[in-house]
Amino acid sequence: MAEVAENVRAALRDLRIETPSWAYANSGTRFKVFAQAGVPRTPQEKIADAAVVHRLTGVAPAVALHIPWDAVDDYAALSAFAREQGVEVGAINSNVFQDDDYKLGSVTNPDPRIRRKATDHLLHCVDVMDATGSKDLKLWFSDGINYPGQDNLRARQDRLAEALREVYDRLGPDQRMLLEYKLFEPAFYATDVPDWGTSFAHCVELGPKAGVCIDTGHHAPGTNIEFIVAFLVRAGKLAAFDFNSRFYADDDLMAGAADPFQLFRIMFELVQANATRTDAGIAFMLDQCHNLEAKIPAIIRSVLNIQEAQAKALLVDEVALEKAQESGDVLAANAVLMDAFSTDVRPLLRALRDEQGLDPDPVEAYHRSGYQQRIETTRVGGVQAGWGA
Ligand code: PSV
Ligand code: MN
Repeated sequence: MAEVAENVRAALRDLRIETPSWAYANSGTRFKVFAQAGVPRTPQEKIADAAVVHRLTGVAPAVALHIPWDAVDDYAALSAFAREQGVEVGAINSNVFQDDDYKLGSVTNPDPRIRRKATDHLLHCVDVMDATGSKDLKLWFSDGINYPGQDNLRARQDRLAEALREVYDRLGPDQRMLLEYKLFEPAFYATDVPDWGTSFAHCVELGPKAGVCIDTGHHAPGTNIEFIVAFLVRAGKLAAFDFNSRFYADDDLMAGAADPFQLFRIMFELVQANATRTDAGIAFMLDQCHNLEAKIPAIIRSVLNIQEAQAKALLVDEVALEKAQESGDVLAANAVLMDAFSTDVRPLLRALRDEQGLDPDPVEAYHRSGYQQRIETTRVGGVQAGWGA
């Protein structure tokens, strides 16, 4: 693959993928969490694991935190610890979905006391951003209703807008708000931010520091996610991804595992718009849970899957594609994309890693490193972090 253009190589070297602290912790379904040996007990141990992923892949220099799962007394010290490990604190994820008070909603709750409490938590997350140097506040609301008539849908949008405005106005000049949407769950009849259109409308109303976060697992089956990507990129409102993969709903499996072609199609929309570049300002984050498999190699695998999808998208012959599109040659245009998708880009990525002084096979390098055995023997006692800890 020596003939691969330098701009393709540069784009591959430029990709940054942020890994989520909670993916290193125990997780499961509502039926059972299967604990694993060596799982972190503290935010510091989660960050140490994230740093291993970065050292081996070279493209995962930030770790997203979830508050209060990663609550500490001294956030500046936590951020300094991350830097010592070789990574930075990425997005601060708020959590207004695990308190009994939020049964009927957080910022959209009919009770003003509860709305105040939820908004105060979001403001606290901005304080955490100030202390850690994080630039992104990621908001996901579990708010919604289970039955028609349970609450006033329009009033809930008003309450949401009011809370978002207060938090937006608190952001510093370099800080952003990422508004995530999700079709359903835990609310089953109507969710207050169910789709990209709702998120987009609120972000437009808020201003330039607000943008949409696409969690790839948060759509109805069959949704054309790359269309959403294209639309939002064009509108300058795509701010972030929570990558994961799904067969059914919000499965949170390894990115690119279920449908690598979908991941390729998403990356192709981004590559066409030069939007995978760091300076495009789109945060590429993972939001995953590894319930059965070992966590660190699964996260490494996910990072590699995204890199592979990006590499294939970069190999699309744009000149041939444009020619086919302009002449209305449907089959030829589709063939250009399929050729790129069918290319084995693993040798190219291995060579690039080699050039960067990395092991060409990060998963194998992890297994050889002895890190897994080390954490399994040393992380004994204490309380393992889990979903909600
Ligand atoms: C909600 O399903 C979500 O995707 C949000 O990003 C949350 O913060 C995250 O999952 C928690 O796992
Ligand atoms: Mn998410």
